[in-house]
Amino acid sequence: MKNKIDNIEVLQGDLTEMKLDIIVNAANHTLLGGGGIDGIIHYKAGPQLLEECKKLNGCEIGSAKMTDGYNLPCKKIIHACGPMYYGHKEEAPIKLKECYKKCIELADNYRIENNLKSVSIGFPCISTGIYGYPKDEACKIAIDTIKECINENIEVKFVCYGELDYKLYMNYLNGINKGVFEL
Ligand code: AR6
Repeated sequence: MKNKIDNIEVLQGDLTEMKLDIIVNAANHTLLGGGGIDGIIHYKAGPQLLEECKKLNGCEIGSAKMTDGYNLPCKKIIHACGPMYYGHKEEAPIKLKECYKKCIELADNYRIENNLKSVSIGFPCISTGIYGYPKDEACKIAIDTIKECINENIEVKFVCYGELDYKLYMNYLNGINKGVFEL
């Protein structure tokens, strides 16, 4: 099985340690920090990140906003506000898709504005932790959406924290459509 197909790669590890141009944060609509990866990103980036986030006036669900990376190894952070799953099941897939699309749009704009040949962007499995989105459904939306909107100048890394996520993403990238319970 390949862990990289075209410009999409699946990795296992800690996204906050990765030296990528951009990492994506699984944030909330306030953009003022929280638990999960959001908490780790704010802790490691340092207090200047919160100061910048305070000026952004929050973010709509299904959208995203960019800040500097401060003390993190990445250059920029895209704070994506994914949907909560429970109570919003009908609109959750649409919002999750919009989130991934917006991140690619922001990454590509960053590349163009800075005259870069290419840009690397790392994603966590947005909404699948505290926000309760079923992992396999979120995986399909994530990979399908990225395939739809990626271009040859963007390198996407899905950085899975846990082994289950890693297996799911690897399988789905390789065309094997298994659910969590079949792994
Ligand atoms: N590297 C890569 N992935 C990680 C890391 C890491 N260091 N740490 C956690 N994950 P979550 P959500 C994975 O809960 O579900 C916050 O309070 C984790 O295994 O961080 O979108 C926000 O402020 C999971 O697969 O985000 C919001 O209020 C994924 O990151 C809310 O949680 C997302 O889990 C957002 O919830």
